[in-house]
Amino acid sequence: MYQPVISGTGVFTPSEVITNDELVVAFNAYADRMNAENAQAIAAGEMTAMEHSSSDFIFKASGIEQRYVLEKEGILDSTRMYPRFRQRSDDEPGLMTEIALKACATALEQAGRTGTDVDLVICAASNMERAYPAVAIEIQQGLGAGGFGFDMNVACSSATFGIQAAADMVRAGSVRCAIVVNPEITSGHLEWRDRDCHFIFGDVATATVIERAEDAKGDHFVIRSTRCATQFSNNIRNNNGFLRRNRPDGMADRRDMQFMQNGRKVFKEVVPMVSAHILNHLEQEGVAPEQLRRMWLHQANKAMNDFIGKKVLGREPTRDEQPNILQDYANTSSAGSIIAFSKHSADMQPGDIGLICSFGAGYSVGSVVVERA
Ligand code: CO8
Repeated sequence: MYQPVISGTGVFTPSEVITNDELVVAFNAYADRMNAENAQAIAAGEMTAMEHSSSDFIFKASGIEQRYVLEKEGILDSTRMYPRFRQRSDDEPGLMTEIALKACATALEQAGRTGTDVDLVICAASNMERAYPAVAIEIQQGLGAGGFGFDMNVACSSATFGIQAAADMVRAGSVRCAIVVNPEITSGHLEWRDRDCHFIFGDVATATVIERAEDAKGDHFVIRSTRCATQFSNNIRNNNGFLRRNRPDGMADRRDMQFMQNGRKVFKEVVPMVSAHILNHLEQEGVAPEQLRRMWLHQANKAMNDFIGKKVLGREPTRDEQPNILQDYANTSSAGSIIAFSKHSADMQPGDIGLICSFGAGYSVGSVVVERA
């Protein structure tokens, strides 16, 4: 058995930013246009008029101030409301691979490794741009890595589930150096025309290098243990999939082809599930909550994180104990807790213990207890 460690992380941040104000202007222009187009039906009571969105609501309800996206113009075009991506030929790297490789380059550099050292690539994300061949295998080729690669999707929990899979394989000796990469192009499957959720997500890619402690070249975090749990719920759902064209209205612009959620229910049900999960994991690991130096939580909603932190620590966590990045990135699905870890872990001292935790659709929750070596 080998001790798995995290020896490098990387974040690729797209260059384009959409502020809440910009997003709301585009949404409201779309709503006005739809209301004008459907004026008769609305007047006849056959349709409900669309209401305006508000920056104030977005910030108060979520804590989000802006989001990075790969393509801004298409999203803010009120006659379109989703990004414009160039059609790539099958011989070119896909968009997920392109951004994944950028995050991998930073993570590998931090670990003092090159792509050829890697013998496992897990592409763990909340949606894949194609069914097969696996995006991970394309990333493996781009890295010049050996071994094997595979895709996995556990929505927002994909990164921690991927870390558990990689850490278990490193521990068992079946792989030596793994990279878990989370290219999240959420702008492609967010419904930007839905007032209830149009503000929630942003694009990013993160990568985490996991290898044997004895091989680690620089600063690293020992993976003390991991815990994953799932419990079926329809409250976050996307019905797009390969059976689509076989359905009677298969190719229609149906709402359920994009991200859908009952946000209120998610909030209420996931907060206790995650708090209990973290407390159980810490207890099984023999770590008292007050021994935790830092928690890097999934970045969906600031109030949600405040509740979870308070439940775990028994008091309000400080910003240093529980850093958020969602004000800048919004919810980046599986990448959120890894962005927080990557940007807020350099100051951890040897012996400091921290916890990475992600949660979301499924429902799913994954946690990783790490200790700075
Ligand atoms: N502007 C102004 N007012 C608004 C807006 C808006 N944009 N949206 C809603 N309102 C109004 C509503 O109409 C409602 O008005 P009224 O009280 O008159 O009926 C009022 O505001 C309150 O609405 P809500 O109850 O919906 O608002 P909440 O306070 O619950 O906040 C949130 C909404 C922010 C969505 C909150 O519920 C939340 O964050 N919940 C948790 C969500 C979450 O964590 N989801 C996880 C999803 S991520 C995941 O698992 C990965 C999925 C895969 C990735 C997909 C990528 C696209």
